[in-house]
Formats: sequence, structure tokens, C-alpha cells
Amino acid sequence: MSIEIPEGLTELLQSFTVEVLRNQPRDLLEFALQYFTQLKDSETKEASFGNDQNSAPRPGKAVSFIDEAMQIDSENGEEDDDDEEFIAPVINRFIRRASVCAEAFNPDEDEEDKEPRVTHPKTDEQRQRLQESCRDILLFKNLDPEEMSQVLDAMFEKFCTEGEHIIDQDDDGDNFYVIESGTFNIFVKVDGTEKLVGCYDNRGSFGELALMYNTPRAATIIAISTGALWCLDRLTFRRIIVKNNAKKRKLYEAFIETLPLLTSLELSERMKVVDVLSTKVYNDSQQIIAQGDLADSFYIVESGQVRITMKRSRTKKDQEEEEVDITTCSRGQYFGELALVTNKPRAASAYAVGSVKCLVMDVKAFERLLGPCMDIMKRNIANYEEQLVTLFGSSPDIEQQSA
Ligand code: 1OR
Ligand code: 1OR
Repeated sequence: MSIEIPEGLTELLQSFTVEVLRNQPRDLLEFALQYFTQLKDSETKEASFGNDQNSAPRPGKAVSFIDEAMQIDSENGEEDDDDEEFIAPVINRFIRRASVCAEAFNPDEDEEDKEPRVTHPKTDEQRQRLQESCRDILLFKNLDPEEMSQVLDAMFEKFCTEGEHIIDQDDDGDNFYVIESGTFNIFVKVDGTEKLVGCYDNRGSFGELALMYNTPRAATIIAISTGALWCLDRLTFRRIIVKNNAKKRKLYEAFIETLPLLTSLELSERMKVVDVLSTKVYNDSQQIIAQGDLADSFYIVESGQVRITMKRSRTKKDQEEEEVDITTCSRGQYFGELALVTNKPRAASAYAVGSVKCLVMDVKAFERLLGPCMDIMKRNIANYEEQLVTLFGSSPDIEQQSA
């Protein structure tokens, strides 16, 4: 005689087991009692709401054991597709919850989710300075307003003196830092001796790597002037920024794999590229880069077309300049590398043609991550020079730039 397993039993036990593993209750029986009582309550409530999706309780909130990660997801509407298939409330929710919980279960992050939110009170003047300092921080660009506001609440100010070590290589990561003012040298140990590899000049941010990848600090950062920093603690950084990056990876994994520029990178390095990328959207005709400006970002076109133009005098004596179209970049192509490679101002301007979406990387991430792609870029830069001669006759400007 075969024993029939009642429909829904496996899913019911699975989701219960997942909750037990995540909550580690001391009294299993008491926990089970609460769990199933709440489940029954929510079933009764949902039955009285019928299947009306607008009035049904939010799935993530039906049972209070669901962690914050899941609530955030459902608040962002990521489960909307599931909701459309939502017919018999109890059984379907079991199936869905079991898979979502199992996927989101990460003991490390779970701990972090339970930490209370950090808030450092600020005066209006401080908050204004903080907002100004964070305006161009790419890691913050993809945050929604609520996440951004939590980040700003959690940040605190630190003044530093000349010679102060803000970060020492190989230490554990405590904070992420956004520069409000001051200059900071970057040192990396090479064969046991510290080598100066770069400098932050009154802008930018550092200290994200140890927090993102749970690794020791990769560099030493020393203030070479007095300065002011805004600090974000490790837990808030992981709870908001790292979680956001996981979503970004899912979104851009496939696109990144198609980029010829990045073929010389290992898969893990390509994922690190995704982690530091932010997206920017431009309207038709909007300027993305202005010729002559100082450069701090590198761009990859995700959608739309970008027109690259260059100024030239109409005649040798003419003071007036005209702007000439030199090329167009479309999906998968990059621009804005020349000034970063040569440390010179922008050699050309870039404008959106129609609506354009770009992936943007800041200069330090560009230097840190795209070293292995330098050959491809340099080859293309050599091509610019040839094109320049064809288009303009000769050009002392660009020859200087790519020298
Ligand atoms: P962190 O948490 O590891 C040190 O703490 C920080 O220095 C690091 O995060 C970065 O934010 C920042 N290599 C590694 N870390 C760097 C580098 C860097 N530059 C800045 N940081 N390189 C220099 C690239 C200009 C590569 C050197 C080989
Ligand atoms: P950037 O950082 O100087 C402008 O900012 C960007 O335009 C530049 O990097 C390149 O990515 C992109 N000459 C110079 N810059 C060019 C050119 C170019 N094409 C694209 N860019 N060419 C020679 C000019 C006559 C190439 C013409 C096909």
C-alpha cells in the first residue's frame, strides 16, 4: 500500500525548517507553536481578503519571522511577478517563501540585518556639507531615496591632521570614508616596502574594498594635510551598499560578459567591475563630457548613442571655434578613457543622442581594476591619432595628450 504525501506538506516543513535554522530558537516547540499560529492567522486574514491583489496583505509581512532582506525585496516590488500567479494563498505562498528564504539565507548578512539602525544626529549645516560631499560618490548613485537617507543618517564626521593614518594596510575594515576636504596619499606594500601609488585631492572616497569583500585593508591611506572625512560604519555599509551590489551583479552580469574591452579580466575581476559601476541616464543632447574639463570618470554605453565632438578653429587665424562630430559610441562601447590614461583634460566632448544610459566608473576604480585592459585601450588611442590626422590634418593638442 502506498502512502500518499499530502499536497503542501513538503513545502510547509521546508519553510518551517528554514525559519528554525535562521532563528535558532531555544525552545523549538514554542517556536513551532508561534510559527504555525501566525501562519494560520495570516491564512484566515487572506481568506477573508479573497484573492484581491490590491487588498491582500503584503506577502513578506504575513509571518513576522521573515527577515529584513526579504522585506526589502518585496517592498522593491521584486516579487510582483509571483503575485500575479498567486491563486490559492497558503499553498502557493509556502512554495514561494521556501525558495526565497533559502536563496536569501546568508548567516553573515542575517546577523547584520538584525543590527539596529545607526543614526548620528547632525545640524542642518553638517547635513548640507555631507550631502554635497556625497553627491558624486558612485557607490551611492544606485541607492533609492530611503536607502540614501539611511546612509546619510548613519554617517559621522571625522577631522584629521597632517600625517594621520586613516587606514593601515592589512588591518580589518571598520569604516568607509567620503572625503569632504583634504589630500590623502595612497600607499601599497610592494616587496615589503610602501610605495606611493596615488593621491586623493579633496574629493572621492576610499575604504570600500575591505568592507565589500571581507578582506584586510588593501592599502594605507595617510592624510597629507588637515582634512575632514565622513565615515560610514561597516555594518550599515554592508546592509545597504553590499546588498545593493548583489542586485546590480544580477542585472549586469550578462551585459558585462559581452564587453570586448573586459575580455582580459578574470570572471571575479569582471564582477568587481560591476560592483563599482553606477548607472547614469542622460536626455537627448545632454552633455556627458566637456572638452577641456578635468576627468574623473570612465563610461560604457549601456543603451542609446553618444556623439563625440571636437572643437577646432575655422581657419588658422580664426579665434572662433566650431564643434565637429568625430565619432559615435553605441551599446557596449566605451569613452572617457583617454584623459584618465594620459592624465590630461578631456580631449573631446560627448553628448547623448536620444535617451542614453551609461555605466560609469570613477577614476580610482578605473586605475585599480582596468590595468589588464590597458593594451586594448592604448591600441584604440593610437587609432585616435591616425584618425586625427585624417580628419584635422594635424593636431598638436591630441598628440600631446596621448604622448
Ligand atoms: P580598503 O578597504 O582595502 C584601503 O582600504 C583603500 O584604499 C581601499 O579599500 C581602496 O578604497 C583604496 N589598490 C587598493 N586599494 C586602493 C587603491 C589601489 N587605490 C585606492 N585604494 N591601487 C591604486 C589604484 C590607484 C592599486 C595599487 C596596485
Ligand atoms: P577623454 O577622456 O579625452 C573624451 O574624453 C573622449 O572621447 C575620449 O576620452 C575618448 O574616449 C573619446 N580623439 C579623442 N577622443 C576620442 C576620439 C578621438 N574618439 C573618441 N574619443 N578620435 C580622433 C579625433 C579626430 C577618434 C575619431 C574616430
